[in-house]
Amino acid sequence: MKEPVRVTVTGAAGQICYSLLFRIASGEMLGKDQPVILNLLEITPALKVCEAVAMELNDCAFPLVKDVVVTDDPAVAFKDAKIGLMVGAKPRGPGMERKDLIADNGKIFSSLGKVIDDVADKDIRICVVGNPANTNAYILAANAPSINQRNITALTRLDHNRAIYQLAEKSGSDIADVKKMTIWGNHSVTQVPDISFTEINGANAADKVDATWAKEEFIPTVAKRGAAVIAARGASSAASAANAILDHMRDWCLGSESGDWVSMAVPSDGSYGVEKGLIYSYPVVCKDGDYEIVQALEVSDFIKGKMVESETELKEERDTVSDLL
Ligand code: NAX
Repeated sequence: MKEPVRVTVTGAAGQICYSLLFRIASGEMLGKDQPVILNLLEITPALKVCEAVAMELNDCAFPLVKDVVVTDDPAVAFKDAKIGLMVGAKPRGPGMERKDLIADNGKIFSSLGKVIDDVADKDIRICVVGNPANTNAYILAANAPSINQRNITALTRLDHNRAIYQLAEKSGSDIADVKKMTIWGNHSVTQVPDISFTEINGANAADKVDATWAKEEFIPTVAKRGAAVIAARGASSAASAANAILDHMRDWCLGSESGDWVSMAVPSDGSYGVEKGLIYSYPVVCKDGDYEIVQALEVSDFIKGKMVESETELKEERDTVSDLL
């Protein structure tokens, strides 16, 4: 039996985690042969609900779960953690844009960054989910300088999965046949879902759908899907977000499918002209527990223009949180 991996999950009493934790515990994230210790972090008023979640986790008698720790102390939660799923934050309500959340949520990520810097494993793999996810990851990274900066990422896999669904639906294809979807940029309405390199059964997807649809309907539908779910449900996406978190971390740790790639927001190394250090969504291939940004794609002028808009938004978000960096 392998050594257990310590997985810290913040916002553990919230709605995303209610879909997420049980699937981690069943082995859907790190594999059916990988035991886990689940450290659940919550704010003090939510501890009672968090205890209830822990009771239910225990009542599932998952063989892979070696311990469940409930705490409101980040230093306890992140001690020696190897995986950090940063879900805890204030969610976006009806009519709210992500920018409204920056001031509230940025502070959470600066203080957690400092704690992670002090107590976590230096190679902890982090996925920031709480919005604004990319900028929160940027804040966390700035406050955790001793942590492997490459490993501080944010979630755009939900956008990636939403884009695959929209394309499969429009083209009448099977979801399993859609490969090489790309989300560029920020997890916000400026994100750039891009089917230029996407394949359906090995053929170029762009040839299977109308070009006007791809530009004028597909992009905004994917980018505004989160708001559409909120409008329909009165609450933000939860099960699909949890599923995307599992996809993100599973592929990063265990490798993405051969012949395909996935989208992850990672610290830019300057690829595609994006300013170094910004947490920017790229197509990546995951292998041997690491990821590489897919290089040398010939991006159209239309997509490039949108990528720059999204980069500009990330720079603006960064500038509004300069006091937290
Ligand atoms: P909930 O409000 O159901 O749960 C959030 C939980 O976080 C609450 O239980 C709260 O007590 C806890 N929390 C708040 N501050 C905390 C802190 N400092 N430390 C630990 N826990 C803390 O929200 P939920 O629907 O689960 O969404 C969580 C976050 O995910 C939100 O910021 C939301 O906007 C974001 N999302 C991000 C997505 C993405 O693709 N990147 C998609 C889904 C989701 O909208």
